[in-house]
Amino acid sequence: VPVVVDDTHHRHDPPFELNAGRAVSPVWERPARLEAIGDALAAAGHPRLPASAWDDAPLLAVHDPDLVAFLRDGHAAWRAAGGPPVMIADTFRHPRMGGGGRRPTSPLAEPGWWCFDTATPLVEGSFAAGRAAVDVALSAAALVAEGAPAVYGLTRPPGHHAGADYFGGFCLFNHAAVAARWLTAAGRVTVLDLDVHHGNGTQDVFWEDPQVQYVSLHGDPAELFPYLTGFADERGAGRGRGTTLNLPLPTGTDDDAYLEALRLALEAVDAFDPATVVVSLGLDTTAEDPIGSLSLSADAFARIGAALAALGRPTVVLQEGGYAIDRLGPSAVAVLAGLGG
Ligand code: SP5
Ligand code: ZN
Repeated sequence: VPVVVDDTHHRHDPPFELNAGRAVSPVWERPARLEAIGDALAAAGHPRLPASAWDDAPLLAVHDPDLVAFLRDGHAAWRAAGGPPVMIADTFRHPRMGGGGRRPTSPLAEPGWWCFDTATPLVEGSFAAGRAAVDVALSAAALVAEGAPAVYGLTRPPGHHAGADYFGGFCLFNHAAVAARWLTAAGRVTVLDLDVHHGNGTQDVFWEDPQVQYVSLHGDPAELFPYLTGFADERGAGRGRGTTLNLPLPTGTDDDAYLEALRLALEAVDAFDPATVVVSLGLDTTAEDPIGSLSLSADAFARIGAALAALGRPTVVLQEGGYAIDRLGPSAVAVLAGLGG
């Protein structure tokens, strides 16, 4: 299975984040994650391909141009206004302040308009890294559109928590959503989200879109980030009613229960009959993950890969979360062994 890589991700490397009032350093979402996965996939013999540069059109088919401009220019403006090297908001958008519609004019206030949490600091190189991840995703998608049965895009930072006009949850741009929308030129697309956290951003982007099905297995949001979305009664709306499927799983869910939920998810995918499947592959479902709530063993990942292969559809796999660094390489290798074999 070809693996699309790009080293620009190293430029997003914040020295700390804030989680529920605690400064966390090193941050969970760090460059060593991708190095571990890339090294393991190379050792397993998967060919590496560079990403190509894409213009902004596919990105702007998902994201608000003002969000893109903020992520590109906001850090420099914050620095020029006296902000420190690490940009974290202190005042957040709330629907009952300013009518929910008055954008702040101070560069020191802007991150609180666009970002929904304190765990997604931006540094000088963050935009370059986030934008490069979009190129990785689109390059992987293009290879599949050209006929490859499966391609893995090693994306970092992750993307599935970012919506059209907001970012957070370690994510800047929603590269899975950008790839999925781009792939709709060739027919219906399913985004199958296997990260332990609900992909609130991807769900939101395609909430009313009948062309893109969003199916997610994740830890129960009553107990796990992002807390506000991912409940089973969220099914889409308008012309997209019924094209969203959430399967929240109890804390501690093991391999057999997870694979049974995945079987149900894949039945729904088959019924939707997509031309292409985009897998948001979080590897934070393991028992060892420091910020997950599920308990998958090492054996689960080959079974997940085999289940994806059994779908028999062109598949773009994009990397999302996964924070137990020693577990990431073996998990990714096992998924691709199942998928390619
Ligand atoms: C892409 C992705 O996996 N994003 C996850 C973002 C989670 N952000 C909140 C982290 C909260 C960490 N809580 C620490 C609990 C330690 N036991
Ligand atoms: Zn996650």
